[in-house]
Amino acid sequence: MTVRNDWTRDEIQALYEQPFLDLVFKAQQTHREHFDANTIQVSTLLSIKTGKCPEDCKYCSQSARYDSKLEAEKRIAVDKVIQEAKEALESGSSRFCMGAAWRNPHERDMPYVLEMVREVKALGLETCMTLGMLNQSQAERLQVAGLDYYNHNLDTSREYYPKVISTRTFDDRLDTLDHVRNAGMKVCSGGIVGLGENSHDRVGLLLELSTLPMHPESVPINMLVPIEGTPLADVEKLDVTEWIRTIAVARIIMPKSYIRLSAGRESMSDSDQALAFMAGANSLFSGEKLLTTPNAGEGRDKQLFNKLGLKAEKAKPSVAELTIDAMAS
Ligand code: SAM
Ligand code: DTB
Ligand code: SF4
Repeated sequence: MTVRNDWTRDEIQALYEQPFLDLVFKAQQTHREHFDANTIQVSTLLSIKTGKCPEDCKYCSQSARYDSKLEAEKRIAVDKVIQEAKEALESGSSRFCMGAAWRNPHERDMPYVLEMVREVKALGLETCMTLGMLNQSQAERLQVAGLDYYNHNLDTSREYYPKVISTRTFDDRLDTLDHVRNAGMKVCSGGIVGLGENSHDRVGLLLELSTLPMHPESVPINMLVPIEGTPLADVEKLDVTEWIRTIAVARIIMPKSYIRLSAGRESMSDSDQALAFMAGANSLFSGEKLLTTPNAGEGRDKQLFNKLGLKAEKAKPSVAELTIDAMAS
């Protein structure tokens, strides 16, 4: 099957609404056409600047607008980031993702993040950052420094979006994704389910992602982690099968993308996660913490991988590294 960017709402809705087992079966078939079914790409996350964010995302522990009891932290030292990246590499991660609670990086932050990218890349890890909105020049400088991926989520449907965030628009997000693409970096973009949206909105999110000029190489599907003090703290919990349906449809309509189990795994059973892998998910965040909230933890993930016979994907060498290897041999 060729990769399509012309999906219609009706087609996606029909996929989403089919009987659960038919959907998961089709997703697993698609998955096996493009990927090794038992290999999972593993990333580690680190918050390099925590809290006091000027944005008003209603789900987020880091927004300065809500009293989430989170302790804010200034930018952490590059040495400390490198230490954490080394530990991530040793524990089997292939990618290191650095996140900052910014609306966008200021010019004064650029030397700091560029140095970090160069040093993490030099360890042999794939690099990823999520720093808020980027302009074209910032995207280009990050790419030159060695940034492989940029994470910037659409979060939800265009229609539901204004109920969740008012300080930046849906189109602002699309602009940042454009800048990342034009700079030649890989795109990591997905969303959150469980914000109080309905299935029409989940279909809307999937429609937006699958009709981008190029599909994101990585599509995180977060399940809301409710944070006390935020406006979405008490939203009704979404049934896990809706999260799995979202994953399965993402797998079918973006067949070559990595579909990432993201926030929310900590509270899920091993069998929920196994079902998500069956539905075509093939990457996750490992480690005790996401950015500010607890994650499943390395020990629990090792057990899960052993139980299911899964293996972690090795970091792929960059073109530059392959060229150096070829010259040396
Ligand atoms: N500040 C940057 C930005 O918003 O682009 C980067 C960090 S932000 C925490 C990255 C993504 O994490 C958000 O777009 C959202 O999808 C997800 N996220 C944040 N808080 C979450 C929560 N409580 N539950 C689930 N996902 C969450
Ligand atoms: C993404 O989609 N999920 C990750 C990553 N991209 C940066 C972040 C999840 C954050 C969950 C809430 C927290 O730990 O603060
Ligand atoms: Fe800030 Fe990102 Fe949290 Fe929104 S999701 S409040 S931009 S840290």
